[in-house]
Amino acid sequence: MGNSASAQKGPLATANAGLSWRTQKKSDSTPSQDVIESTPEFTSAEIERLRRRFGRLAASQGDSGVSLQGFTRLPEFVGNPFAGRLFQLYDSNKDGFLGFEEFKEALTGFRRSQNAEEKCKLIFRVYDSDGDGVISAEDLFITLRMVVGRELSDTLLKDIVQSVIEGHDESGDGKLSLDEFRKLLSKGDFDTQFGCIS
Ligand SMILES: [Ca+2]
Ligand SMILES: [Ca+2]
Repeated sequence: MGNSASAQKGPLATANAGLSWRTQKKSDSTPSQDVIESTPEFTSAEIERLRRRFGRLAASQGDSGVSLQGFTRLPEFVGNPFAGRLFQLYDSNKDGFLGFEEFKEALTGFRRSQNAEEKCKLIFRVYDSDGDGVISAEDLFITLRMVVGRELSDTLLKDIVQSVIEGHDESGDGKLSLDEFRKLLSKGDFDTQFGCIS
């Protein structure tokens, strides 16, 4: 923590890494037959494969569906600091498991996120912790905390959050709208790894 410049840059760089799933996974995992490749939609053969995969995962979890634990072990999400948050987003009926449709949606959303605008919207939802459609300082704090763990003090993290919001809040309401967030993603530390602007 001696170098405040790198400490300032650190969390955003880490946040970026958390969302650069596909590019990141390529280097540190061998391709598995099970990993869905990045085409826009599922073919019927893929749906079948997905169904079998779901069956295996759900069976190992007592048939209720895919648990958070099972989900965070999927090759697509392993090591992603936002895996838990993504699970939350896709567990639509909030029963603590992903049923098949929820599971399919999660993997479809993941694929769609290869598209810059879809990815931007997904990242926005991840950051919008309370789901009210705007990113407040509290949302940003909660989400960045997931990424950096206990590495940074509350004070430092709050400073970072404040400077991010102040730098991009054009409407002056102290929060980031999707449009403002999109601009944030398009420049500075957030940009390249997020891949929001191609
Ligand atoms: Ca569910
Ligand atoms: Ca919010």
